[in-house]
Amino acid sequence: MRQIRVRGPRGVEHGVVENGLVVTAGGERIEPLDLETLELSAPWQLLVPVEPAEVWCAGVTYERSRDARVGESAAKDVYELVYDAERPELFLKDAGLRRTVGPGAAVGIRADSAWNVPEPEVGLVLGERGAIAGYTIGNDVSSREIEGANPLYLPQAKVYAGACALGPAVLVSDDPEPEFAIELRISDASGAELFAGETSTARMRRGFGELADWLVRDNPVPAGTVLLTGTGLVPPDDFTLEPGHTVAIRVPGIGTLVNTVVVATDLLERST
Ligand code: DO4
Ligand code: MG
Repeated sequence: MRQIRVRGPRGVEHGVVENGLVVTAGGERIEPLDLETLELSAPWQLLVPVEPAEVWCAGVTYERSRDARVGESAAKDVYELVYDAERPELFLKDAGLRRTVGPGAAVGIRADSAWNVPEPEVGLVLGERGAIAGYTIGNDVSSREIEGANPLYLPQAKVYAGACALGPAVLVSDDPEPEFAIELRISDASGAELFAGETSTARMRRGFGELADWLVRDNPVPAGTVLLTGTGLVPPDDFTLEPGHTVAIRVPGIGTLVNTVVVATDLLERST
């Protein structure tokens, strides 16, 4: 079952995707413009499918992520060590939904960084004590320039206006250990493809449950928190996101999360 949230004439409503229709808690049956993105026509708007009090991320969970960071950073050892270590890298990406956008909205790249990338990741929606309640798609948008300069700059590389996108739906699955394909497509303002790639969560070095267990150790993580599980797709080093690009992340079974790119400063100005 896939769960969504929409804003419509009666305000914000929860709903589900059923037989190709978005069915709201109020009984409205809406045909999405696209079955993958679940984009809706006015007056309906698809929202972030959950309102997590916190968004956390795991890092360096795929070989590709480790290798990219070893390549970019003067502090190569930290990435090699954490990839192999028992304790995973975990960091807080957002709290209070201040930096997270939903499907169809603009993500941000930092104005003070010349090298910015999307990170397509499967997100775990956590219940009480880290129990996995569902799966969504996340974009852990990052500055590789800032992160590569010094690992201690990680919060600045990762946490800023529009640095996170979630959606379009939350998949509730009976499978205790589901595997997901992850596809990334980046295009320019004219729709021309700049990068495309795919991977699978089968290539993760760690399990979903393992990451959730580490996160809630001695840590009062509120139910509803989303934990992004790391990227296995990194565009080549000569690629950087620019304003006007579009990032589409498809995870079959969950949907496609599409976001355009703007400079983060513009998002700050819009919210003031
Ligand atoms: O250590 C840097 C961040 C790693 C990350 O975000 C990832 O692997 O997805
Ligand atoms: Mg990441």
